[in-house]
Amino acid sequence: MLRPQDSATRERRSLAGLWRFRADADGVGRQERWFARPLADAIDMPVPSSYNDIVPGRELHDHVGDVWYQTTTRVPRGWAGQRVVLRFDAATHAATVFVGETEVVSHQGGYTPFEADVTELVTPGEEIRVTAVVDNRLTWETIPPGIIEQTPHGPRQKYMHDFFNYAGLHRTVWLYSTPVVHVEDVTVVPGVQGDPTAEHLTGTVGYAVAVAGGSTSVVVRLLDADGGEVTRADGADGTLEVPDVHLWQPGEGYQYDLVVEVHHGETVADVYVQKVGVRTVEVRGTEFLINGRPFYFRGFGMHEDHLTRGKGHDDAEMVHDFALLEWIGANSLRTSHYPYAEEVMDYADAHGIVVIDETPAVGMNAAVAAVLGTKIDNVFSEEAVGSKAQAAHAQAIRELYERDKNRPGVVLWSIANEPESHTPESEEYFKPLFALARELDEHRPVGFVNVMYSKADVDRLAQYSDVIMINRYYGWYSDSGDLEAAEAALEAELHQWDAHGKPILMTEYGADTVAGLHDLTGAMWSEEYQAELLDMYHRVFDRFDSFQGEHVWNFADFQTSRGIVRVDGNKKGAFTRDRRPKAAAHLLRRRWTGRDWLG
Ligand code: BDP
Repeated sequence: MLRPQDSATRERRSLAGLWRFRADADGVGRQERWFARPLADAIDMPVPSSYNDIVPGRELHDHVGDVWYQTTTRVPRGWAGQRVVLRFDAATHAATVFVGETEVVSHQGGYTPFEADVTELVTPGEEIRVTAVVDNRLTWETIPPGIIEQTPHGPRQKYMHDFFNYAGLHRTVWLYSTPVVHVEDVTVVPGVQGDPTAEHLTGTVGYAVAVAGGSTSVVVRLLDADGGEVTRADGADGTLEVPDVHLWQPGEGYQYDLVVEVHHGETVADVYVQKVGVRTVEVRGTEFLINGRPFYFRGFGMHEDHLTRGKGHDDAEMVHDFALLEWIGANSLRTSHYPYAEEVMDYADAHGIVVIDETPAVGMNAAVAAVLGTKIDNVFSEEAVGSKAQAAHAQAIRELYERDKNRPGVVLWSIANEPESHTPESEEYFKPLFALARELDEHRPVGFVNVMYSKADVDRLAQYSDVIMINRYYGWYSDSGDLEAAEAALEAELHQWDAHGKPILMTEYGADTVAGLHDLTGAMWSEEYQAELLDMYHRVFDRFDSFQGEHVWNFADFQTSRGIVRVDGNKKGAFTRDRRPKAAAHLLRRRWTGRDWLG
């Protein structure tokens, strides 16, 4: 799905701001048609933001079920004769949207965009009322999965991942115009002729344009970053050659503009500009190659998580987080454990940050669930993660691909985090999903993130992955506090994975650490222990040629659900939740940049 943009033929209006908001504790709003009138008893709610932490008290924080958002906006007069579209960048986890009294779209899945053509329902120059009912419930039919327990005190949401189930309108809502004859979709596939490490390379950009609304011809022009025309072509698909191509590189997000023009008779009906970064990605033996050169991942598993706004996108927080990544010397991140805001992905593309792009499939694991206090007998079964979840999972993979397929920064798809992967049932569940990911995208490697309960000797899914991604907590959840035992166990396990002959990435490793807690015996939870643990892991990583990346868990402390294993959230951040460095951040900066904090 194309992102809304302003072009010579298109305009967009952000509906970010304060919306009217009401939690529907009794679940009566749909039946009582709350969308049919101004929302009664409403409070102001910022969009984008999670709603959970905006007001004090448990009621909204722990709300289970529907909440209602409503706003009014005036459709620009100048949009007469245009197609008008209402787009939600995300609604977590499901939404139904109304314009006036008419239902226009429903969507399930909390982190990918959806939209509705509302042309017939609006009159340019006049106001419309937009209402969205957003449901935060996670069940065995959703991704991620969850369980709703009915208790005498009301419904309780349980889930098998640790990060808090923030919900609401986390990203911008747009009203935008396109001409009736319009570009509906653009797909670009970059490549190079010959050896990508050679000088003065010729790049290639395969492209395909889908047009809707009438018969047309398509012209594409490729512009360099200074706006100079590099090449042009006629036709809705083809391959452009880019002489002396300027590659997109880790650390340098060079991008071209593919200007797509739809000609209708003598006039240019629509113009859409698609960014293109030319780079290659390849897994060869135990190497992960970007532009033919070995790439070693340095960085973090992240979360969209900030004080007050929860998972709500904010440009200031985003740019600050990327500045911290640069300061610490990270070259990559994983969108653990769901697709991040498109603004984040744009920033990564524009700045040469390499991304492992993950679906929201997390918490499909009985052992992890047990640690978090939820008992499941058979996770991959019709009683739990069965065919309905699998269909939702397939849809999540499709929507992630459709959203991010053109992004140069995305070099690897992660189709799940820490599923149980040692049972025949898990293999049966995942086999078609790997096939789907490969069918959608022939040009990027695919993998999943392996959990410590399904090690190399029993795992059944690594065979479907191009790379081995593992999360390990030796020295924390196992061999707690014993770094010598942890080191031996880690090394022994890496030898087992080594036998697969694929690149190995440690996608999570770390220790909960209370900022400011210091201990000269190196006790767990202290800044000393976190730094020492990371240092030990690095020592082990450096012993393996097949080892191609280290992503510390986590970039920053983050909010979790309540439980006896967390004090005010997960504290494995290199930075605190308000982004102050722990000793580990300095250690990482030294390892990744060779510099101290003033250096
Ligand atoms: C792993 C999960 C991650 C958790 C982490 C932890 O992938 O989401 O936050 O453990 O417990 O199991 O810190």
